[in-house]
Amino acid sequence: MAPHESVVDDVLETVAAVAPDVRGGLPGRRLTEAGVENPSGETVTAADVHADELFFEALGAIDGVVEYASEEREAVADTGDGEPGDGRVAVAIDPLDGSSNLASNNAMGTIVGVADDSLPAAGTELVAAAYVLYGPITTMTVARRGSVTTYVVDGGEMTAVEEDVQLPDEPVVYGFGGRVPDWPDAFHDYAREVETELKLRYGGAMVGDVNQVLSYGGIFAYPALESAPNGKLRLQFEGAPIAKIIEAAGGASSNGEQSLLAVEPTELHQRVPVHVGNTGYVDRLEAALAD
Ligand code: AFP
Repeated sequence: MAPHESVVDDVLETVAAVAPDVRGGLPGRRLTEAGVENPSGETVTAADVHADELFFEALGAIDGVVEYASEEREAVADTGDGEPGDGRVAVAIDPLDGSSNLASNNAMGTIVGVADDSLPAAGTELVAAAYVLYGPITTMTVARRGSVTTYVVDGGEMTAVEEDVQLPDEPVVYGFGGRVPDWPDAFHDYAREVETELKLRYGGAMVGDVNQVLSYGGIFAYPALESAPNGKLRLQFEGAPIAKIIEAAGGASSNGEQSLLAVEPTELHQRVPVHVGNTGYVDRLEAALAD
């Protein structure tokens, strides 16, 4: 057993234990902005701040978690002695992904990457990745040791409900972010083809939209935009962990040119175009963008 496995167990169990408190804190924080911006310049809701505080306190207290980074914090926090590696890990988290969906009472999630290297770390350094989906039920989907398991989280406890999760072979759904006039021409042409083949599913929270792709097959993208060549999503907190999960489920990921796992981070909060889903659709996307 690799030396980090028991601390990864602790991290995943702690995320599951905290998830009901994150969810329970949502009703009282509806429509409440925290009055600050996150390091990416976006408005932070009180629910984002609350989720970040809960995860920081719980994950930072785990022996062996020596770095904690969050989409809501400027810098990596040292939470233990030593560097990641030799059984110590770093945790990167998007505490409440899709928090603007709180106003319309739609899906939200938490995304977690566990690395045995200092942050920012490339996706290849992740030893586990997970997302919690706060839907009609709370589920947690975990990629670890090359395979994906989905759990129901009830009362803070994880119960496996599907092991060795694989993307279905016959893709059904797609969801693309960004405004259509802001899409580069090559992506626009690709999207026009995809929409004749698949059904649109887009809810505005990456975790919810990616979970549709994992459940039904297809492709999710938040592409490069004319106004934002690196798109909207963050490599460390969104792109890399989701890519690890989708690739472990037999799919593919891309920044438009290569796997998101291969993208070397230069900054903690850097953005990246994200395309994840069935390999055939991701390959076609790369070919379309290369033309
Ligand atoms: P918020 O956390 O600000 O709601 O953003 C969610 C998100 O980062 C990601 O979860 C979605 O895929 C994407 O942004 C949705 O962005 P659009 O609102 O531009 O569709």
